Amino acid sequence: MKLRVGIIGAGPSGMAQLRAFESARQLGADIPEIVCFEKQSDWGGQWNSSWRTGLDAAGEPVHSSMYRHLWSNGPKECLEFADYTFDEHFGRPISSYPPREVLFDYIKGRVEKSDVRKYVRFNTTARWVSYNEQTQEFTVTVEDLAAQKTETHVFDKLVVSVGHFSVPHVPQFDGINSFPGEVLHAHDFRGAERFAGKDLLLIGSSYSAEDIGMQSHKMGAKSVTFSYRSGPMGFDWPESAVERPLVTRFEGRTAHFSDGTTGEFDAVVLCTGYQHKYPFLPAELSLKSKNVLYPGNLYKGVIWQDNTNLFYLGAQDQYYTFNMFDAQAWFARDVMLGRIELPAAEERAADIQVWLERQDALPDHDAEADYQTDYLRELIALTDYPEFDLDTVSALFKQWMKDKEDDILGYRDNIHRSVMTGTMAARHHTRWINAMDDSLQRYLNGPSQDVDTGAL
Ligand code: FAD
Ligand code: NA7
Repeated sequence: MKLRVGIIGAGPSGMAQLRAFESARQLGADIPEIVCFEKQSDWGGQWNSSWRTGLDAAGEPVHSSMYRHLWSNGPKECLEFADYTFDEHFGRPISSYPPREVLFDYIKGRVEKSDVRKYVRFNTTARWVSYNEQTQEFTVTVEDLAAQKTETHVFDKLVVSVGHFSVPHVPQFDGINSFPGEVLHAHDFRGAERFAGKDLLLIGSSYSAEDIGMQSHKMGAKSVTFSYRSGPMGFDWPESAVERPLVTRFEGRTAHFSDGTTGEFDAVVLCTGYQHKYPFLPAELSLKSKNVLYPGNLYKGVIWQDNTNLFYLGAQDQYYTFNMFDAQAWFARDVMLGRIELPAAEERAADIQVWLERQDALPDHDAEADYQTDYLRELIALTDYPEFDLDTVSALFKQWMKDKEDDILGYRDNIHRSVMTGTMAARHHTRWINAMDDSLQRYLNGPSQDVDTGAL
């Protein structure tokens, strides 16, 4: 009987798994029977974003946390697929920090070309998974949301690729219940236009806080205040933005901070991160982790230590994204196909331990980028995923972080060279701060929205 592989989620990670198998098939391999369940009507995961919040049309939790005017927050040269370049997709150089719709188009282009859509059951959500130790089979119960039918499927291998930036982590703050303005989590933020002229408080000091804060500034917020728990982000913010330590309590629309200062706000956005949440998995198969570069219990960051028939893709915090999901998917594929032999449990545990100890000792963000680079290097060396110049990509991550320190509102106007093709990115026709139309059409065809054209 053919090996049966189930994949839950057709975001970039699930799409990478489909592409990995297809790539092997094209080279003559006998590939397994594959079924991928995707609860939304299209693939792309976070990149397939919607105006909806809360529940979607089928009554399922809205997955994507992305929003209007989301432009890539890292250089596209760091996430480029090694087997499908931006040049191949767009046929001409584009800028280094494209908006969401442009990256969505790019990731779809690769899988459309590979003809793997036939493996995906859209509008189908995974409800429950059980594992039979005796038969070593997974039984996956899914609901076809359109037909309103429940079905069960049996697999030998199961890939969990549902992402982990969808279920918000929402802490409690004293007095917030009586805050008279709008309070929302970053997951439900869909655009900053409504904060024009408002005093905005963002709690958190990571990517979401930084980006939603600067989006709101761009859209005319009167002031932006960031409140941090561990430490400030420390960027050279525009004059109307400021960082304060943690909110201790709210009194009406006044927030009290731990340094004794106070501020009056119209709206609060909790940029307090996300939970790893796998409601369709029993506790013994469910990853429990903070948002870290190396969650424990996953060999090579992918294989569930206590059940090596279970695979997680994209479970890490991410410097690298699309090409890391590829490296993981190619590795998972080769383990499933028996091309890579797994070491015994103790050896796997020792390998995990080495990565965890190294993670604990990481001194700064530069070291984190190197760490994830080494992780990719190790995975890529194990498979036929095309090698690329990882050291240059790691250097680019460091340049990107420096560019943000130099100019938090202007870093997206910088351009970088692809390590895959050597192509230098094109300068975008409009500076990020002036770009008020993030559509693919406007991005590719202009016209510019800069008033002072030529000054870049
Ligand atoms: P996801 O993209 O989350 O996809 C998971 C898929 O699983 C979804 O399609 C979902 O519908 C499906 N699913 C979930 N549960 C079920 C179920 N029970 N049954 C069936 N299907 C299910 N990365 C970058 O490279 N650049 C950026 O600029 C960037 N910006 C980001 C901004 C925000 C606000 C967020 C939240 C993330 C951002 N990321 C960015 C990271 C992003 O998460 C990754 O790029 C990528 O989308 C992760 O892919 P994934 O497939 O692992 O997960
Ligand atoms: P992150 O990167 O996981 O960051 C979460 C932030 O929330 C981080 O600054 C945390 O502070 C902060 N946090 C968490 N709990 C609290 C409480 N109780 N009080 C105050 N602050 C808190 O999530 P993001 O949403 O920023 O980014 C996730 C992805 O989305 C990322 O890939 C982006 O590309 C987009 P800490 O530093 O731990 O003290």
